[in-house]
Amino acid sequence: MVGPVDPRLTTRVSRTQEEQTMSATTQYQVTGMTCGHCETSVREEVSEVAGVQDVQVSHETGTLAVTGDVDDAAVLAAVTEAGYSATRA
Ligand SMILES: [Cu+2]
Repeated sequence: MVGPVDPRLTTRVSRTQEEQTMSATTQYQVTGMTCGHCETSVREEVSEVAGVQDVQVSHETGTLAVTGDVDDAAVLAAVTEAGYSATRA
């Protein structure tokens, strides 16, 4: 016995998928990072910014990629808080 699928559930699932598709990734250039500890410092600070879903940092390329619906100024302030300086790439 299989009952009909609850239409409310179907709607909720598709809306969640849409939100995930829409979350943008913003690229930044970070100066001053020299090792993995620097990456960790930046990642931890930026992770605390409201709306951040994922953070990718590389000290080798000096790049920071932030996924989520975030405020640029808040991301830049978080990098400053970690002790580095960033600009939007
Ligand atoms: Cu370091």
